[in-house]
Amino acid sequence: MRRILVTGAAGQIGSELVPALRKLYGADNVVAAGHRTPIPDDIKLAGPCTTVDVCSYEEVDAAIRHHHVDTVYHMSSILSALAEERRDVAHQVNINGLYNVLEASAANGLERVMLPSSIAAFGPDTPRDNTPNDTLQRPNTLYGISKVFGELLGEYYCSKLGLDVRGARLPGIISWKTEPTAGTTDYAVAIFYGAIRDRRYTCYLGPDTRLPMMYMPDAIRSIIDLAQADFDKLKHHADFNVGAMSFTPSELAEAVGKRVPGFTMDYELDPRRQAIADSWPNSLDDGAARREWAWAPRYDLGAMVDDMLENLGRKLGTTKA
Ligand code: VAH
Repeated sequence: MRRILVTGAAGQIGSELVPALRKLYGADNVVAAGHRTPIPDDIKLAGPCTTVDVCSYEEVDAAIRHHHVDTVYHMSSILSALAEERRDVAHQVNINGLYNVLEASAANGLERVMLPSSIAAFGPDTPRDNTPNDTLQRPNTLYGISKVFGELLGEYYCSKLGLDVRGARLPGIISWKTEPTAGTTDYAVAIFYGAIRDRRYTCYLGPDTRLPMMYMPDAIRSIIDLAQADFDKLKHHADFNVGAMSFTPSELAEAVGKRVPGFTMDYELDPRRQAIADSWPNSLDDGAARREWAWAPRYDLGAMVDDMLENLGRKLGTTKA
């Protein structure tokens, strides 16, 4: 039976990955590890939790040993916009933390480590449309640089040290369970809070800023499907493009407006996050993931908007606007 440790279990993806893994492998076999952000009650009350500062090798090693872990899903990360403001913390978490997880996993002979990469691993010189899986990667953000580091270090531990490391470059993720955080793509979450609460939203990215995006259920399935794939069929390991949809703020606003009468959106650009978004792809070629482990998204823009409005409306205690 698999024994799993999920770092960053209180984060946007971690807080939905833990319940999904517990459903698959049994609640007692999935340990949710948080640090500064409190772990949500639904996770805390449903299975084992712990506190792990990934910046401490000793804490990572101790958690692996104490919980008899054979698999780590390493979800801890300082996201793009915050990483630009807090380079010190981003370096500690995204670089040293990732090294600690890989080194402790190798030292304890773990079976598998799952590392999420991101579209942020590409930069302004990368082909923007239908970005190839294997192409130029010169990100100009600390977050993106840390994701390239993770992809390369993951490949190193996989090919040189025999540790089974896998990861996918996730697009901007949209979900309703956690509040929008310090990312660049979080406008695509915050817009729904604005639509339901106020029938309006002020967007910090320009109307034509096209970005690859993915709904959380697809993101969770991509991580788990990759984790369960036959290793011998993988030609890539920690650097799979996974796509689902690409849209602009104006296209998203139009889709929300069709479902929320009277919804309006205006724009007050945040130059920092606009510059980050402008360095990222418009869309991804995810043919490698489709060929090597049968990746296939299920949510398009319309299905995501419908599901977001329904679930967030319920969470905010209001009927669908
Ligand atoms: C961010 N939501 O905006 C994250 C994600 C591709 C974007 O990595 O930083």
